[in-house]
Amino acid sequence: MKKPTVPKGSSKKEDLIPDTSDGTGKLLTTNQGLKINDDQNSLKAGERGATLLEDFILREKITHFDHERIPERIVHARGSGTHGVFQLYKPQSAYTKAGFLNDTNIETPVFVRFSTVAGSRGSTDLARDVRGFSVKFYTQEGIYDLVGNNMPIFFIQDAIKFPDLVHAVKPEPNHEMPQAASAHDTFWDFISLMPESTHMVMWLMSDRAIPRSYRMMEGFGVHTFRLINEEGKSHFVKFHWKPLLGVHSVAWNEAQKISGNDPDFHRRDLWEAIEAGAFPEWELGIQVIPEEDEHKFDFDLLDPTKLVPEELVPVQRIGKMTLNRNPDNFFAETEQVAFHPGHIVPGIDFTNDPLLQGRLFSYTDTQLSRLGGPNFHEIPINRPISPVYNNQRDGHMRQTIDAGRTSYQPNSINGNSPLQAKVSEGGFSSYQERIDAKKIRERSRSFFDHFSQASLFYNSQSEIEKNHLVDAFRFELGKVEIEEIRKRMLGILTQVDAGLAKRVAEGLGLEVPSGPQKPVNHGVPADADQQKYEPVKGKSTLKSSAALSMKDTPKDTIKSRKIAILATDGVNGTELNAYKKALEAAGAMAKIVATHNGHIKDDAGKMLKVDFTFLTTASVLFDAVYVPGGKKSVAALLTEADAIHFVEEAFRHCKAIAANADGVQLLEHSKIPLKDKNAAQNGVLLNKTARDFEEAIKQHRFWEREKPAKIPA
Ligand code: HDD
Repeated sequence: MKKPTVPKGSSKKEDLIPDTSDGTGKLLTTNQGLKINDDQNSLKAGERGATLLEDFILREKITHFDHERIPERIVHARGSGTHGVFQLYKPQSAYTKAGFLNDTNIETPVFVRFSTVAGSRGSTDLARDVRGFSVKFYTQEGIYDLVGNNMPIFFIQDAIKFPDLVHAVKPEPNHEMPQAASAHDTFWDFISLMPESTHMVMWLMSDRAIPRSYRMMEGFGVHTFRLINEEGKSHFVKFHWKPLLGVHSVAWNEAQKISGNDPDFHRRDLWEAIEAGAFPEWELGIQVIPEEDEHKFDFDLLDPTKLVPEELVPVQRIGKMTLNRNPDNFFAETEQVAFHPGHIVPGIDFTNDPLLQGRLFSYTDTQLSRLGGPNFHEIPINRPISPVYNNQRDGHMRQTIDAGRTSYQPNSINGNSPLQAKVSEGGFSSYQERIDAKKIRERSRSFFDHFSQASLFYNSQSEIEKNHLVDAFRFELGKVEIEEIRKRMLGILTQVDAGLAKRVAEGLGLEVPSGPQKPVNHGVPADADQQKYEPVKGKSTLKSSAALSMKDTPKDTIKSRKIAILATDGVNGTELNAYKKALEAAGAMAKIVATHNGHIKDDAGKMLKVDFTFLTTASVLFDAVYVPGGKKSVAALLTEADAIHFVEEAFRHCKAIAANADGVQLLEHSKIPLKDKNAAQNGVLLNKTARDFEEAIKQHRFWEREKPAKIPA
């Protein structure tokens, strides 16, 4: 079948234009279009009141204000969205008939929303948490939503446990603490009783949970889905998003400080990068598994707590997504956008993954209370760019004026319109999976190996990543007050790796439980045979999987990286400008941080614009620090405790640091161990070129600095 082709440039943006309003230079009106003469004073009986009920302008304004909040998302409340496009590299007709995966001339508009899971709308971006990665494709065949996360698996195997999981991780119900944090008793109580979550908590305790940027995260569709081709043949598929900037994270100590300095860190990062034209890009990857291979693996493809190692099934990169336009209005677009894993197009279909099956119910249901009724698909950001005709009518806030006498089918009055579409006309037809089964509440035995892939994940981590995992468990379990819960978690960790359990136990001041540990599954039906629900540890065919580590992620650009230049009056302007120019030419954002705002005067009397002061920014908001020469400037910085703290903290967080000429003195006055012969290799560059500095910044972090000792900062 010939797929419809959308010319480049036909975008969601154009679709949104009629709904976009801009009052610049216009006269103020009421919602009824009446021009307002006085928006400063209410209508009163005399100049000292009282205010009159008659004041319809006051009433309208206050009433609207009183109702301008909607319920936040029950999960993923905190998020940031942006527009973009998806471009296919090569037709995927062998696997799918989906139009947007077949025509390379199509530039499919997308809207993407990134989020944390547990926190409220106003919570910090840098919580240790899973990140949501939702993509709405406005295809010619309707909306396709890929509603994934930045981790390839999930906590639970069955949607019926989702409310329990979320209740456990959300702030505790008696005092509503802690906000946006899993480090508390109820979360770990639940996790320690549900061994199926072991693999996911390994990811959650890894640095993946504290990304440097939304732009530097992988995305995953998590579940196994199906691709259906023109012949009706099905292949299993796992979806991936691979960021072209690589996968990078911050240090936990840094994450906590960012939360204070700029709780909007990720939102700002995304916004500023797009405004600056540094458009974030991801490649869409697919792992395709023929139906015949369904039972070839040592795990069940329907089990959402398992991933398909890339060594077993390589990821094919089939297209690229570029995010290139910030929304005009946060509420109208980012807040009102409604994703749903059940929004699919012909060529894509579901599997029986019991977590996915439950999700298919939840997402429309939640929009009914969140967005207020059944017409949320008419909200401009949710509206498909393909036409919508059906007999669904009325309801709160209905926008469409459906013309004609009929709103039912079959009808003879209107020629039976709107007509059902044949498959050859693009009509959706569900994949005819053969099912021959009893109606039972059960879990397949093929779902009970809760530990092999958790071990695979741990074994695939670098030493540094393992250290971070140990620290994260020590932190999180250290915040747990009930000792029994900590001990139960140690029992679970023994199943992942004895060394890991031992190191976490040491940090908690506990003994690793002795004897063979067999964590008990407490998520068991009342009448079930406990033994049937016992977790097992199978043998993974792989010892490690390189794709699970962030160590070898691409480190080939400093595009959009933020670099602080510490300088004040008397700085060597020639040197500063040359360095700054070189870094900016490589795509970085270099900002002058000074002792005062406004401008600084360089050693030649030229004025340089200050971007931040030590009061308005902090080292944790930058990727690297540069201290140029200039006697007077450095002398002033030496008396500024915040300047010394700035470089020490950057060192503590393993960032590239460059200092030239007198600038070296600032490092000498700090606790940075310059006498260490390795210092230069460790990303501290003294009197080196901007090019050398660029190479160091590309490395993202010099984590090995953490090994000998952390400096106080
Ligand atoms: Fe969910 C939102 C991702 C399991 C029920 N989910 C939501 C969002 C993401 C995910 C990224 C935010 C969407 C946005 O930006 O607006 N959820 C996942 C993933 C899951 C998952 C990757 C497992 C693989 N979710 C899941 C289950 C259920 C839900 C099992 C319920 C049975 N999720 C919801 C929800 C939300 C939601 C309550 C809240 C707001 C919304 O849907 O629109 O319906």
